[in-house]
Amino acid sequence: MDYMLTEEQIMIRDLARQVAEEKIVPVRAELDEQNKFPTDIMKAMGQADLMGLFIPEEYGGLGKKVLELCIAVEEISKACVGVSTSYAANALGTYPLLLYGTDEQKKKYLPDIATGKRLVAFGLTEANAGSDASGIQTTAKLDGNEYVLNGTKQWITNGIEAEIYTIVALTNRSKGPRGASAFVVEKGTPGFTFGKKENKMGIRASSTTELIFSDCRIPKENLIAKEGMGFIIAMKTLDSSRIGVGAQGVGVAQGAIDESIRFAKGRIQFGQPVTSFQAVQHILADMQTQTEAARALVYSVARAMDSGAKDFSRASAMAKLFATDTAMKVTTDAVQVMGGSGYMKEYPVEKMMRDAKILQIYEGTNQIQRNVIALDMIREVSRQK
Ligand code: COS
Repeated sequence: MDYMLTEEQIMIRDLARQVAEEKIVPVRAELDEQNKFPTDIMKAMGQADLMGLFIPEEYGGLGKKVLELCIAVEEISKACVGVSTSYAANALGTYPLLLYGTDEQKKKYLPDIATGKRLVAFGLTEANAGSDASGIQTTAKLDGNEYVLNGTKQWITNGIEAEIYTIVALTNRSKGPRGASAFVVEKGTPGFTFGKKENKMGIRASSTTELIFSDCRIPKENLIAKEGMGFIIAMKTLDSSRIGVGAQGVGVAQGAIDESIRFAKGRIQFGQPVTSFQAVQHILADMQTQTEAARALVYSVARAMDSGAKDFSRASAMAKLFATDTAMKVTTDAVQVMGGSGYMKEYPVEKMMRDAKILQIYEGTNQIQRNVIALDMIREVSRQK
């Protein structure tokens, strides 16, 4: 389908595709097997200006928008969702600064993020606060000109690899979600250490670690926006970044389709390629139709966001929900089309199926997306009355 991309968007797509094909595809199985973070690939993406795609030009980025970021994420995800998770989580961690940071904070941090010199991680989740994001326990107490952080963040993408962290912590425990605030914390701050590195089912090229804060003192200036804004900043950050998870879904689904067709054309059974059987053709047709529907939704929501849509919480959740459920189905079908070979590590689709699973879970499970969508629908009807 022709999405009427501009010449510039096509250039970005081709650039991301080139990086993916040249740098990621040859090593993705090894990164997966060895649970290894792709430091060199992240550097190469920085050199190709992909890290600063969504960062305004005045802060050293390319000044592109959500659709361009989605296009890049899609291409990288086609090759490896582990790598695209590290890439997209960098944007997730940057959004609190981009959306709510002061000019000074932006000048201090964004240029290094734009060049890929410093990676970012977003710290919201804790052992007892995943779907229930407002249940965080990490505290930040003001003491003179510093905030003192105490607590542990869990399952943080880019964990130990990042150098800049946007962290949500409670400045007033008694106020619930309204008592949360957001902060920037830099690697190397005394009292800030790392816990265990997770051993995951998929996206094994991405690094997932605990962040431990023990009387970690940060300057007062590292508060993002105002005290009490932390939960809203986290929700707005997720509204902005969930569309990117949708783009990951579209990418891995397309990657699985391409791999399975390539294989099935050459697989001879009953004297003919298995692509000549209608049973296989119908699976392939459904896979592409569903992926195209997901792509159309992701692109149209991204375009609405880029055109200044104010409230895109529901739309972004819908794109994430639909595209990632599609990715799980399509990657599972790709394994089925390839049969026994699809199940073997010799081919990339078994990894794609393992990788796709996380997309239904992180940045809010797809059950949480349904909550976000339904509550917004109900609120809209109440407003109309
Ligand atoms: N934008 C702006 N404000 C929002 C918002 C959004 N998208 N979502 C919620 N809020 C506001 C609400 O309006 C409410 O404000 P008031 O207290 O002024 O009324 C406040 O935030 C609390 O909202 P709510 O009561 O709906 O919060 P809940 O604790 O019930 O949580 C969900 C709502 C489930 C949507 C939220 O916790 C969530 O998204 N959880 C998933 C988190 C997640 O993605 N975790 C994955 C790890 S992060 S990578």
